[in-house]
Order: sequence, then C-alpha cells, then structure tokens
Amino acid sequence: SAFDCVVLDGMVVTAADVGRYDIAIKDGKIALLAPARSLAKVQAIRVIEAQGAYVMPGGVDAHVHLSEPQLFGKGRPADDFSTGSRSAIAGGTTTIIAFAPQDRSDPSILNALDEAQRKAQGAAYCDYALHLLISNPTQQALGEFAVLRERGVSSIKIYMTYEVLQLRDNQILDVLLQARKDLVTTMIHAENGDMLTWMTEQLERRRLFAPRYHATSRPQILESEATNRAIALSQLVETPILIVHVSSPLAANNIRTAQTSGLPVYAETCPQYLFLTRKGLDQPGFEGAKCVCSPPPRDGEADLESIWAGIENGTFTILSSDHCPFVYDDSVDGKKSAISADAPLGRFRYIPNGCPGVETRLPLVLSANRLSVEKFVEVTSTNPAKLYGLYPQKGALIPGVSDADLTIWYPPSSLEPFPVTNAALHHNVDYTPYEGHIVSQWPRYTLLRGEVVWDRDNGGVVGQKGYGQFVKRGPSAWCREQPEWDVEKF
Ligand code: DUC
Ligand code: ZN
Ligand code: ZN
Ligand code: ZN
Repeated sequence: SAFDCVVLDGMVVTAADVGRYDIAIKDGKIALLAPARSLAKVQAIRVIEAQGAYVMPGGVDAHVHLSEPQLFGKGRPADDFSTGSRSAIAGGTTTIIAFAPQDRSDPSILNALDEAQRKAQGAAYCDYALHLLISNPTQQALGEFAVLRERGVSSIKIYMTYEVLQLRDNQILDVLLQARKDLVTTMIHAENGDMLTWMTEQLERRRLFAPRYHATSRPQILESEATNRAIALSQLVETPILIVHVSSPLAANNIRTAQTSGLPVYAETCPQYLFLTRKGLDQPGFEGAKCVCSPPPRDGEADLESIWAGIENGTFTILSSDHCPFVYDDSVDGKKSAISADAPLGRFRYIPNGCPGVETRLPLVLSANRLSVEKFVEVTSTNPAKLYGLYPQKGALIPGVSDADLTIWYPPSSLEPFPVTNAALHHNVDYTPYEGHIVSQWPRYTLLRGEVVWDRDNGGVVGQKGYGQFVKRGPSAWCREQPEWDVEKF
C-alpha cells in the first residue's frame, strides 16, 4: 500500500497556518500534505474522513508529574506513567514531559533519571521526555549536566519555595551558570518560600486551617517577588529561564517588562489559571481541597482575563497542564490524611499541592473559543516542542520530518456541548476540578506515530500500553552557545 493512513479534507492547523489539506502518513511520519481531496483515491491501509474538522499536531504537554514520591505535606500521588499517559492521549496529547525528581540526600542527579526511565519503561501510552527536578545542586550534580544532555534531557526544574526543595539564591546562580555552559533550560517555580512559611504560621496561630486559607497563605506578592528575583538572577548570569505555572497578573507584568527589555525570559501558564478562581477553595467541607494547587487560583474574573491576555500577547510561550494528581479521598479508617479532630475541615498545609489536568487541557482551552486556532496550536504544541528541544519531530506537520502525531477534532458545532465529568476521564484520580464545566469540543481521534491510539466513538483508548517511547531532546530552540561567563565585565 502506498500509505499507512490518509486523513482527508481536515482544516489543518499549525502555528503558522490554517487550510484544507489531506495528510498522508507512512512509517510513523508525515509523508505528504496535499490539497484537500487530492488523496481521496490513493491506496492506504486506513482512511480517516476529517471533513470540516480541525486537524492539529498532537498536543505537547511539557509539565506533567507522574510516579513522583510524595515530597511534602500528606496525601497519595494518583497517577503513574501508564494511567497519566492514557489520560493524555484521551485528551489529544501525544507527548508529555514528566519530572525525574532528585532525592535531596543524593549528591548525584543520574539516579533520579535512571529511576524515572525505569518507571516509564513499557508503561506509557504516549511519547514522553523527562526534566530533571533538582533539589540539591552539588558540584557532582552540576558536573552531570553534560551527561543529562547526552541522555536527551535538556531541561531542569528548580524551586524557590517548599522547605525540602527550596534553593538559596547562590544555589540558583550555580545552577544557571552550569545551565548556560551546557545549553540546559532552567524552569523555575517562583514563589517566595520564606514568605509562605511565615504566612502559614500567621494563619495557624489564628487557627485558620481550612482549605480556603491555602490561597490566603500565598498572595500574589509571593509570586511577583520571586519572579522578579528569578529574572534578576538570570540577568546576572545572562542565560534564559522559563517561569513555570504563572498564575498572577502581577508576576505576568514583571515577565512582560523583562521581555520588553530584551531579556530571554519565557513563561508558562496553565488551565487552572484560566478557569479556576479561589472561590473553588470555598466549597463546603473538604471539597475546596480539589482546587488546591500552587500557585493558587487567583481572586476573580479579572485575573483570569489578564492571563488569557498574556497568552494572546505572547507573554506566555507555552500552556501546560501541570498535571499533579493526588487522591482526594485518601481515607484510612474513615479519616482523610489532611483532616484531624482539631481541624475538621482539614489543614491546608497538609493538602498536597496540585490538580489533575493532562486530559482536559486541550478540550477546555479549545472549547473556550478564546484564542485563534493557530495560537492554540502554538502554545499547546509547537512552542513547547521548540522550547524543550523536540521540534520539528514534535509540534509540527512537516513532511518527511515530523512524527505523525495528530489530534483530530469533531467538525465545529457537531458535538452537543456537554459537562466534563470525572467519570469520563482516563486518569487514576477520584476528581477533576473542572467537574461540570461545559465543553463543546473533544478529540475524536488521537494518532501517535501514525497509529490511532484514541478513537472516541469506537473503543476509546485503543493504543497499547508501552507503545509510547522515550524521546531524546536536543537543546531549546531559544538557547544559544555563549562565550564563557566573565565575572570581570561587572
Ligand atoms: N509545583 C508544580 O510544578 N506542580 C505542583 C505543585 C508545585 O508546587
Ligand atoms: Zn512548581
Ligand atoms: Zn508542576
Ligand atoms: Zn468551576
């Protein structure tokens, strides 16, 4: 047969263009993009009729937590590489980048990488890459950045908060200088950890323990201060940074100002900062725990609006899920771990920080009908691929070059709008913070390297566990080889 698969007459969307095309697939790659209906009669093992439907490069979700040990607080992580990646393909995402967390007592970072690769091996439904999460930047660990690069890991994440993860500014500078040398991209969780500890003490002294005080404990100033400091540190070392999961309009403003002055500062936001507000933390009883993530959902519509605007104006380079799933009801003997007799609504400091979202990311954002479809593809697929060195294998539809990873939607208006329900999702989590949100779009098919792995109307998840492969990454498209950093120029 000439081709393995042809997709006919879709509205093919890339970051640059929308148009009616046929797509032919051979040996897991995009083989041809041809005028609509011109491939209607070619031989193919499978033909997918996509008339009027958006056809996009598969989603790339660059921020997913799977199979990580619980590092602080209480609660039980919910997804492993198998259940998390299954959820990804059901929501149109074909590549995820997950974290390999360094154990703080380990002076090396290579054990973390081995461990994550071992957990993912044979388990994944989608392709995956890894970021190294560094909590102890020893001389040994810094010296291993070159090995990371050889092993296809070109990014790391560090934290400015959480007592067990937080780096001091001098440690951040060490990391950034090494990242500059080895063309590694540094992702920074920017919240001021000391302010958080202090605010938590202030609240607890007043016996204010309920889930809603999670947001009170982390006002925007924690995020905007740390964001400014991260920018200053990267400016000193003259190397790019990426601020992850930005929730605060104040922080977004700081990032925008840095970008306007020409600094290589990139930023990520997430659906929780487009759709959730702190009202979600005010639900009765312990329900508010379902919206506990960090940074927290902000005050109201105006905040959501300014995060949308930041996507439109380019402040945010990427839109990731920060899928960080924990079991809501982790009761043992009828008691949830974050609830005690003296705090019947639970103690916010023990509620693990994070919500699930790898499956709902694309449908929620596309259904909001707020971004142009090109912008949607740019921030959910093309830019994450470029930023993290996966492009143009991922995030593009370039014949002969790109993997045949596709998300094929229903023709617009052909689905009756329906509410998101956790029962219909494919993760291993007992809730979604988006329960009841109305969506009007959902992926009809997801193709990974030419194979249909999700067929919503015919079997659902039809891909095989273990079909997903580890993808080695090169340096970021926005990283440049630079001369040695020179302290004397200051
Ligand atoms: N940071 C993340 O990236 N995910 C969840 C919690 C957090 O603090
Ligand atoms: Zn974080
Ligand atoms: Zn995260
Ligand atoms: Zn809601």
